[in-house]
Amino acid sequence: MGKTGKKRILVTGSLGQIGSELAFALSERYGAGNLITSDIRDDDGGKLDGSGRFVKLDVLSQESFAAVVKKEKIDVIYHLAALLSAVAEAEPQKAWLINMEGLYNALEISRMHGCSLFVPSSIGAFGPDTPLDNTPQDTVMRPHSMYGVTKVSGELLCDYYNLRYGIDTRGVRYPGIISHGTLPGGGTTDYAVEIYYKAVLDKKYVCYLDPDTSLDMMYMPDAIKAAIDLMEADEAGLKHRNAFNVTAMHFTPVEIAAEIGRHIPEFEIAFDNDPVRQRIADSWPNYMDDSAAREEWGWNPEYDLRSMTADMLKVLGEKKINGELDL
Ligand code: AKB
Repeated sequence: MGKTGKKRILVTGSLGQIGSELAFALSERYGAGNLITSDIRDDDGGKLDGSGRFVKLDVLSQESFAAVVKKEKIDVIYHLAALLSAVAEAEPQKAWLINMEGLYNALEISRMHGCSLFVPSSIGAFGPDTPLDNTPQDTVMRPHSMYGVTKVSGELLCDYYNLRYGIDTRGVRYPGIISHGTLPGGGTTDYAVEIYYKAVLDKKYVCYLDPDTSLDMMYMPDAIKAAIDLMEADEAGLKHRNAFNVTAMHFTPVEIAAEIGRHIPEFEIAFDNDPVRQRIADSWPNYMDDSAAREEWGWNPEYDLRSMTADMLKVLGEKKINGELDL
């Protein structure tokens, strides 16, 4: 949307892990009065209070989605409503519907109302034939999971709307996102969030991935920064659009456990493999090359495993003392 560009914003899937924090970052940056948050669920707990105006919205209803965009004179949509990898594998038909039909509606509405559109892709867009070390920006993408199929298809569709209709579509391939606000729901990388909660609550964690499974990861402040920086980047500098490899760190369950152990020496990790999530994780990169994002729009994450772990344990420790920590 360019630094001086349009700024009436709609976020879909605002009650999710990323949406609930992106909402506050966007309202701080552009003003709460310019932000509409939305989700298919009610914001019963008032989680988004103060971050903009909340509307209940099912992205599968193109009519109601378009009505919000029209009424609120939206210029930019952050379309986060989607199912994650493990739940998508459990319910592939539902995942196709929500991830693809929801995206199609977001694209059509962007075309009809001239909106810019941010759509998150994922490391899930890669598959077992992809080079898994230093995974290039442009490479083989033949995922075997339904989540991955929707992510690759989504990337292609977003590029198509840009090429065919000139819609300003942009996206990143998020790795696992770690945060202490809202828990992720049904992803393969969720272990890297749960492990911190369990370390603080019980000093032990049973991991569903094998000890040496390496995956790209990122702390939430960097995930938010990636979305906003990309949407503010000068269009002229973008050779790619949908979607950029972005990563901040990569580690295995053993390595994150060792880092937690530096703060909580009694912490113990055990393993109980979940074959569905292991198969998905094994088909995802060990670590990606994100140089295109660095070169084209200045991607530069702040947190690594050490600084993220210190922050996560500090915040979750405070929540525990205040009786606010639950998993
Ligand atoms: C998942 O594990 O499904 C997500 C992702 C990497 O896209 N966190």
